[in-house]
Amino acid sequence: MNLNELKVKLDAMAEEARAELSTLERQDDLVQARNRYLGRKGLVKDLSAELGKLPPEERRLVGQELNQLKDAIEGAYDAQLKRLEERAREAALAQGAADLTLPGRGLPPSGGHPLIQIEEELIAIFRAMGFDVATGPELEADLYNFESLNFPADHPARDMQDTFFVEPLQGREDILLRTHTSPVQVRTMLKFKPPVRIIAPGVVYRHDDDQTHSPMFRQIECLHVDRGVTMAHLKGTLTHFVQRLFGPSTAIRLRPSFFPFTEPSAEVDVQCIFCGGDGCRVCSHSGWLEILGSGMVDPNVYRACGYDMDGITGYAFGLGVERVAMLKLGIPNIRLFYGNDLRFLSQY
Ligand code: FA5
Repeated sequence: MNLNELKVKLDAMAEEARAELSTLERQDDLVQARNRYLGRKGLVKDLSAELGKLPPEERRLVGQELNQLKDAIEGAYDAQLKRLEERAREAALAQGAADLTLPGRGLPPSGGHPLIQIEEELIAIFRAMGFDVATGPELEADLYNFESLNFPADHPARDMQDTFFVEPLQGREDILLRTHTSPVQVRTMLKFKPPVRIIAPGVVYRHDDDQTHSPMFRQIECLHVDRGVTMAHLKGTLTHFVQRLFGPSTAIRLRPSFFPFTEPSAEVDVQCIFCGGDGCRVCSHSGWLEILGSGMVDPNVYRACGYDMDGITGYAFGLGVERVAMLKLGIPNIRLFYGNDLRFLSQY
């Protein structure tokens, strides 16, 4: 073969290979065809043998063209392979999409957050005793959170409930994140005359942070005002409540305490549910665990709410939901409630 014949042959083979490869529908056929051109005993190899027979100066020229031929065949092979793979992917997708009988991806079963579950349990116990549920805002006025509850502006009792004040809101500088649910007592008494029997669940805020104190936590307030309500009613209500919650033999005790809005005031402890009152690490070997603050409503609160106090008495208490949940579920660190760790949450 002379130079011209060889060139014509190269061009014809490039054309033929491109046409053939682009029509093959199966990957196996494609690989075979490629090998027929570029394999060790392939058609391109045969042409290379012809190359050796040309004079040296022509050899270089045709050598270049031979390389271009190889590239062209390789390129046609790659393009067709890509096309076939794309088509196979689309077919698989179309098949999957059309298969409406495939079972759906189920959501894992879940319960409510343990705190909310406990809160709902507590609310149900009080509702069964005849209490209505009242609510109030978390952004509260100083007037309701402190002033009407008999905390004068400079009273040191305010220090126990250090909180977060917010930027002046609609021109008002007396707005804070409420430190307890007790302002709902005031809001309720401003609206309704006795008899009043309400509980008020909700979120409250304080400048606190350790294993048993969180800057944001939940309380349930309770208020019962009527003619002839005494501390015996307070103790009876609380005893019934803890026995429904922790079991019928659970005892409570009232310890003298101070709140500006109750007189007398008492902290309420339950008999340690871990050791039954014998003393253990959880109750600091005292046999008792504090869960709430309580007392008889102070006459100054009635005055602030415009109540005619003739013959009217009442009790109130505020319990910490986290504290109760930690006892009930045996949880040692309050932060576990807020970590959103599914290993913790999925146990409840
Ligand atoms: C009060 O908040 C009073 N308002 C309760 C009250 C209501 C007294 C009505 C009298 C009449 P105290 O600060 O003790 O009281 O909080 C009540 C309960 O909230 C505590 O017993 C505790 O269970 C819970 N608690 C207080 N601070 C935190 C905190 N930082 N994190 C989690 N729980 C808390």
